[in-house]
Amino acid sequence: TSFLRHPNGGRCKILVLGGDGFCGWPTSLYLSRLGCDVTIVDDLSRRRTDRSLGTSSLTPIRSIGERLSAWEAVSGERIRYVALRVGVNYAAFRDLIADVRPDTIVHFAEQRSAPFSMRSAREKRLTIEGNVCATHDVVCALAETGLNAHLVHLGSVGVYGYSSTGFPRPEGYLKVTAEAPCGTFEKEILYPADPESIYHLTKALDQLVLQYYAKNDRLSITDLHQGIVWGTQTEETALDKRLINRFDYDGDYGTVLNRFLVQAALGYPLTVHGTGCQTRAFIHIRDTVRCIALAIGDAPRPGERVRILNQVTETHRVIDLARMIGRLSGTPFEHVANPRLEPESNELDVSNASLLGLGLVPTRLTDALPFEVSGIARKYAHRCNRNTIPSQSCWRTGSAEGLARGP
Ligand code: USQ
Repeated sequence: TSFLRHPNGGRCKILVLGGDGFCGWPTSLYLSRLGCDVTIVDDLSRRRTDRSLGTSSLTPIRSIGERLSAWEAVSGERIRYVALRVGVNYAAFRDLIADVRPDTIVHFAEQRSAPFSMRSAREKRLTIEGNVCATHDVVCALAETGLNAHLVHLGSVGVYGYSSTGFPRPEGYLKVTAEAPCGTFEKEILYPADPESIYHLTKALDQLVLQYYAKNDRLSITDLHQGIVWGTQTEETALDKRLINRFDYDGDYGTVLNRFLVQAALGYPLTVHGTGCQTRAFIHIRDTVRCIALAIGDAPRPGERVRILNQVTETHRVIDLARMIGRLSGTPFEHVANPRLEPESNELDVSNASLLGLGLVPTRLTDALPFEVSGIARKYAHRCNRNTIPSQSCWRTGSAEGLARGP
């Protein structure tokens, strides 16, 4: 953990934007445990969205105040909390970073659900405005204050799109050669974005914002292209029941593997969209927090281009996940009409050489799955509201048309 020490020997100061969320909370605890001086910045909007959708975390997450005092009691470490909506109150955010002078800012403060972003024009606009403004405010404030802090941004593997290409998705950049009358032109460009939801579109837009500020203002930026996160607890969130992490299973915020775990616990047939031959990239929440620490410790120099790391550990087809969980739990799966517009079958290979090179030892799905199937989802299954399980968001305007396209 020496890489997380400040050059002058003091504690490394880290702001975690969105530190009350599914990835942000366990990351904040992990960094605090490693000896960093952590401040969470969050407006708790994720909790309000749950209420507006009539759902809640499967696990009984505690208020931010209770979470923080429990962490202090358990670890002896203090995490500060600032209530602030990043992307709305620019002056307050700029003054906060000028005051705290963080060494690193970890930016999770974006609307993170693809299905939510597709519900209607309202959610599309909320997602675009919220996410793009939040990312821009962060880099704009870093440029204005002249702080030499490393920005670690949570992006998505979904920016590459899901059509089969026959070769692994590289880590952000693609070397292209163009023929022109005056000769051959070679350049490394951002891998062409091909987002399949408004949410993924915002991550694609973020990439250009980050690229511009790294070049123009010499900001030090790492963009983590993360896959679908599964699992719930990390070593730190499991230390005390008041530290428990959130677990989303509803049709908007629940991601596929965690949804299947809850469905298996309830004996609710696993909801495979369409053929189930969609291949996606995955990472366990325990690996997410480790990857963030590894990325923090390997900051690009000011003036260097944005460092893009693929934060994924393995890829799987949805149908294979359903079969695996079905075998472990005895719950059958069902092919349901796919509410999304996505290739019904694709191959996906993603290079993750950088994080492995930095020392990541991946949690294997086959090792961790049996534990997850019999673990937290089963323990809290009685808290589930079954009405929120079906996925309601349709990718094509006019839900009837979208839902009519079954497998
Ligand atoms: N799927 C099912 N059944 C379900 C839910 C999903 O078959 O009950 C399928 C979907 O159709 C899709 C795949 O599973 O083919 C993955 O869906 P998902 O909801 O787990 O993931 P997705 O919405 O694409 O995106 C999610 C989060 C986003 C995160 C992203 C990582 O919404 O926060 O960034 O995972 S990634 O897409 O790899 O970049």
